[in-house]
Amino acid sequence: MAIRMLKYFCIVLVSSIVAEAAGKSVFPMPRLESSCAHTVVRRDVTTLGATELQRFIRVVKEMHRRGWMDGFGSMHDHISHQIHGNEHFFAWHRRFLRHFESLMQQIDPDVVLPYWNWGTFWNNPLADPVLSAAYFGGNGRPGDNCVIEGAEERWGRNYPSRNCLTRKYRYGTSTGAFWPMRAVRDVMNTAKTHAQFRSRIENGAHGIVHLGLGGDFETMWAPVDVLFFMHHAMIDKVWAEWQSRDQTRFHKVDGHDSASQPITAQSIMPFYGEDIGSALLTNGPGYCYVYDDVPTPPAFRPRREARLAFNAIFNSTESPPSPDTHLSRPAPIGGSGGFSSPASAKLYDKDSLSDVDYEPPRPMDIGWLKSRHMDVAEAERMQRLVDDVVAQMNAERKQEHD
Ligand SMILES: [Cu+2]
Repeated sequence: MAIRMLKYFCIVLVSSIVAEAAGKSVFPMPRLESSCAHTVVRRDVTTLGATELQRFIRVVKEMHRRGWMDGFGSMHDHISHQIHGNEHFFAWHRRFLRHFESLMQQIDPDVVLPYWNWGTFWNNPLADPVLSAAYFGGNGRPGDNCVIEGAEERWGRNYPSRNCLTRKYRYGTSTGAFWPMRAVRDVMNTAKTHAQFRSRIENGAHGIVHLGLGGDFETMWAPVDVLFFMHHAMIDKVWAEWQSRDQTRFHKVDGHDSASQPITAQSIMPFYGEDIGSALLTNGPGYCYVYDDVPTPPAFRPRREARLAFNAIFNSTESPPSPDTHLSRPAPIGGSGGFSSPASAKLYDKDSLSDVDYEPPRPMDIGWLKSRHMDVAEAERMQRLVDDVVAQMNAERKQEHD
């Protein structure tokens, strides 16, 4: 009874906050389905075929037109301290992404949220096709920082104030480096508890991307930018992969909430009024997705029909759009590696022509960490970890050269 009332209260509160933000249309908060009609695969956005990508872009443009992006930005901002810097972080963002995806599916039922794998171009994000005009655009333009290229070209926002959608790279024309996947895997290998894993990911690989892109992306209303959902889908995938290494992680959580109360699978997620336990399986009731390269959780395996759909998506032979629009972008200035644009991610990873060292991401600013309810000491530990991993990568590269 108490939970039901809480849920009702949350929905009313969200609707009014969001109505105020959007000015006009109502922001839908659909309930989760109680089962999965079928299970879909969330994929790396750069592996979508040209038609799939265009469908995804068409849908997010319509969501923007309806004022829903403002709704997501407002909602996230209003409860930011409850969902960051504590163990609500992973589950709440998983639920938030599913909310976003379910609204996408109200417009086009076959569209699935893709993820942005920033690990591919971690040391040279300027060469990342996802940040090019062919996908979601890069830096805002000089002066007003408005995003004027890509899927969100010339978007406006109404939350927290009327403005264009902005990005403002941390070093002017460069974002600085992100985390290499090897450092992320290091965290996956060593974190034993949910609280450890959450703190290390949130204060490391997750934060640097928000700070690097800057503008709206480094604020608590970052969900006005679709790239937020693709970045957090990557974070969600990292969590799912860590979960898949120990079955108990599919039904148990630990740690604390923002009021220092213990977190369990029975703890209620802010705004949604559902327990964290319901968000622990990506392919559980209401969620109904898996990631393309993460082992499928054991429970709720797709039934036969679903598996057919799953295979159909996996075996899609459509080729990705030509990424040529990013090749003419300026070379990075001021120390994020200085490599020329690689032809593909794989080539880049094994780049044997360049003898320039990889540069690790730079430390995050303390003021910014605090404004995001993040943990300065943990961020410093993660900085040492990523520094060590990158140093080791450079040492191995040197050995290969000799
Ligand atoms: Cu967030």
